[in-house]
Amino acid sequence: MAPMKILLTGAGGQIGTDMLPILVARGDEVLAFDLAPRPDTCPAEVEWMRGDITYAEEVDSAVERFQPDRIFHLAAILSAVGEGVPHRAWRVNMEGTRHVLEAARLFGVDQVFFTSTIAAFGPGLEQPVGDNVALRPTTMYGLTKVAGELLGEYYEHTFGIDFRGVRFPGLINAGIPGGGTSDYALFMYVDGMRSGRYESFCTPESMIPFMYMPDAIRAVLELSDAPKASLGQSIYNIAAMSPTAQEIADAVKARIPQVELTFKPDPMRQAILDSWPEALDDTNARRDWNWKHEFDLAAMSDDLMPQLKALIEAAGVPA
Ligand code: AKB
Repeated sequence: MAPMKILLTGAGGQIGTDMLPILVARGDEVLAFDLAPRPDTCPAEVEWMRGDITYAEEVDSAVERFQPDRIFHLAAILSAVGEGVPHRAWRVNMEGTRHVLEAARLFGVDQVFFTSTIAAFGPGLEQPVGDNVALRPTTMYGLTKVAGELLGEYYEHTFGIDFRGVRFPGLINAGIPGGGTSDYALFMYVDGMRSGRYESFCTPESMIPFMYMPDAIRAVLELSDAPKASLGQSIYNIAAMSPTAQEIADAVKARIPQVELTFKPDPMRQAILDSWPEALDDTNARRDWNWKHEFDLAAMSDDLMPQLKALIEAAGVPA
């Protein structure tokens, strides 16, 4: 694929932080758009623009000036934080997505890539959960993502924008998560390593789909680059693993034997977890654009541990 101009919203978040160096390595020209200041981790080649996705004029000015080929729209308020600030979550997730789509229409962007989530689903679905089921989420985050999926499809059939995206599982990487309900998994690794202990806010039996960040970023790039003619739908489930919280704890303990991992369910976050799928059916992604995950729980844990160790040592934690 020839290098492209890519505008990344929410570039300072958990996904954006890991995606920027990968885009730079591909030779893409990148404009990073985020409310937060430029982080030290941002590659020198990337232009960083501070902007607020909830203001159409700020999104428009970024898109008009940079003229991206594609927008990867990552900016969002996640599920746990979103329940504390539902109106702000609406503005960021719903208005933000509309501003991105509208700027793409106004300034002729070829493709908008949307990052949806397992939170788009609600309770009571047959497992594993397929793409085309009733979407009845119980969180503000989930409902804004469902509406974002539908709005993108509207922009595609009405205005001809190439709209595509994935429903991400909970994501795990060598970083700090951003206010999601799936964060207990990452904190078992991070706090297990930097503090020697972590108390998960869920039951040991809790089970939702997870994915390691390198697989998640590869999914975005592969679907974004896939020929449109091969795609039978715009939004795809993608799956990798569905460990219980206890299985994640066991994987951490196998690598840090002295770690103390305990469980104290928080009613609000447990209810969210219980409303999400235990496992996703991603047959359509595997068929249409050859999606295939590489990392299961063991492979991810082996790859993640040394990176986290290096990160924690470099940052001089523990916190
Ligand atoms: C969250 O927990 O809110 C996110 C998600 C599953 O989309 N990580």
